[in-house]
Amino acid sequence: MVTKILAHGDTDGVCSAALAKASFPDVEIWFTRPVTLLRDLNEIEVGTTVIILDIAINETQKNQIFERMRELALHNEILYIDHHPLPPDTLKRDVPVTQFVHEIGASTSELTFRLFQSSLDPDLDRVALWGAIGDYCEETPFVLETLNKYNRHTIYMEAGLLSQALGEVPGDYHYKRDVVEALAKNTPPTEIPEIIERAVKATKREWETWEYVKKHVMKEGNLAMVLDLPSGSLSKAAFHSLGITGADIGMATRRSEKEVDISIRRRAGVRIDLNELLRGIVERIGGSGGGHEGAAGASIPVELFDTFLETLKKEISPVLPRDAGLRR
Ligand SMILES: [Mn+2]
Repeated sequence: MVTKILAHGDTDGVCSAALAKASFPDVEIWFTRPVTLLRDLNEIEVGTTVIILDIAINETQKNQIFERMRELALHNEILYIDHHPLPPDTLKRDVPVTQFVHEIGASTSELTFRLFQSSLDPDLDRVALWGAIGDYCEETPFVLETLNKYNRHTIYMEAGLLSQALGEVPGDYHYKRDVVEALAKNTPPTEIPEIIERAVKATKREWETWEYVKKHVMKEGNLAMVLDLPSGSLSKAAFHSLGITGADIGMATRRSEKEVDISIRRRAGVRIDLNELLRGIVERIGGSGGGHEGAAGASIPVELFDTFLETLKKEISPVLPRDAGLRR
């Protein structure tokens, strides 16, 4: 039976999928997200080998996800590689898979490369670097050491093109699968069809978002926000909003019929755990949310958004301490 990879569709997910694909050429690749992980695990036939890459465990579905993982792990190997914080009161050993590689601070791409290193072309460490840069996980000994092997400008140019291109149409999984295949063969992004065109298009659009944020951002105390961003990336708008205003926390939202999607970023060096903050708020008021310490997101029912905003403002109103050692 084929091995299935369930990977996140961002740069880190795509690069880790490429590294896993290079070790297991016959894998089938599915892209997923924390909110769809359970559904996708349920669709996998019992007996399949599964590799889960760069997908956080959604707290509200934790028990069902674990139950399904346990069931699948009874019949075949379930390998899970990730770097997102675990849900509260969850220990590494609670995750019922056959192998769980988990480290916060390093990218999933780095963890995947390190795990399969002995069977991989050593020059695939470039792919690990691109994934790490895509997720801003560049401060690890592995990344710092591996950067010495190459020209930094070239590595960053390739990483930038790849990240921008993959962000252009986030749901274009056909294209992402082609990119995984190419990266698994150690083809650099500049040689992959459409990467440059897509990256340029995404970058132009990002500057438009930046102009929009400059015009519409509001700052209240420590919080900069752009509400109802009409188009473009929410996470980038959140980040630009703090860059433009000087606030410690930046937020961007987009409203659909039933829900408001929210993305939150913090200024590098500000000591606040956004993953914990959002998980705590949605636990009390409803919705779902989480992510990383420095970058998180939430989805809130429309009628609860005002409560969400009030709660958020209250929680970040005290002056936030800084830690000069934190680079993101
Ligand atoms: Mn990641």
